[in-house]
Amino acid sequence: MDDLRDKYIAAIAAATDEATLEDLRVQAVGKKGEVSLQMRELGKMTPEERQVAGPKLNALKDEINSALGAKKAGLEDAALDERLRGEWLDVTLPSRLRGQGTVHPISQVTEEVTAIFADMGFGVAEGPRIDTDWYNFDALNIPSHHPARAEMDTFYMHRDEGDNRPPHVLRTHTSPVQIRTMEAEGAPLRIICPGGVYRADYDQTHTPMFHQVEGLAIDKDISMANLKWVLEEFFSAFFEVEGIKTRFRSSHFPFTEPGAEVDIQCSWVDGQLRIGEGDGWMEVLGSGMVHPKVLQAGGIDPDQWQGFAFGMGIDRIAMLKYGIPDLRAFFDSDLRWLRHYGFASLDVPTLHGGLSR
Ligand code: 2NL
Repeated sequence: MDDLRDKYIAAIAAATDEATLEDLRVQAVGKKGEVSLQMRELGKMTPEERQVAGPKLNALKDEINSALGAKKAGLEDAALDERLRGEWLDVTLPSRLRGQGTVHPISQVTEEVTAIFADMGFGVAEGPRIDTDWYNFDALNIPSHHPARAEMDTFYMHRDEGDNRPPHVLRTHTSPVQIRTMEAEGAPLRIICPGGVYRADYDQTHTPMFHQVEGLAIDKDISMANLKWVLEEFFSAFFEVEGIKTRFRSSHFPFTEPGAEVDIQCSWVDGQLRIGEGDGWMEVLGSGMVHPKVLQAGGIDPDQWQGFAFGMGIDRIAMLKYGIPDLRAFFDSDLRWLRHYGFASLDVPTLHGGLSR
């Protein structure tokens, strides 16, 4: 028994890889291993002999197993150390003068929008891109039979036959995030929800994935006047034109009452679009007072609270601000396009980011 012990403890100590360890384990304590074979001999012994040999064999088996375990852990640690040495990276090195990559205009504009609304006290809320049809539709006062469901060209997730869980969809707007935030935080609330959304639509002016930012402000006495002020502040900061005018046109959304489409002031000069001047108008946004049923769906008492909400396309306002002519190019991953329209990684967005620099 001592010979067995010396042999295997020495072999385990000398092993340099996990395959060798596994071979040793099989040879020693595997089903047909040397220690296991010795254990079978116990049956042929007298009870007195067995009382001595049995515990000793068990102790030997335990000793070999724990030596194997300790050695295995040691080898794994050594392998990890080796990997960490190989993958070592000096993150304090200065960056290359002209970086290979650029910040995508959608990321840049999302940051700009976030900075402007943050300055007005809005936080950022995020949520899942795959959500239940309750959060995407029902909670927003869009019941099953409502034409808006069909109009939104929704991508439904696959369900096996007989799978009766509620249907999941790729969110068609970021509104479900606002419902989730109402549920989680309650009123009062001031948030924007930027992010990717999905609709089964593809042509010159539509891509199946695009980006939206929605805003929501809930308090005791929020009105359309607050909405108008917030939006004019936003557009003035975003397009870097002081005192931009907006025009509200009555419109209908299932989740607002009343609802309005919002235009910003613009003009065309020598075939060039000028935002914030002249007497033309361009539609940029949908908005309204949050429908009482939507507040209720978010767990907020519509008899105590009210609020405004709005939604606009990030891709669209990015095109307007930076003169990007083709929507579909946003998603082509064309390096030449990215170098031309992308932003330097250290070009941190500010309240007046982008145009004037
Ligand atoms: C558009 C229209 C809109 C909203 C989005 C909203 C969200 C909640 C409650 C009420 Cl939780 N409304 N969002 C409201 C009006 C319009 O988007 O044309 N977007 C590009």
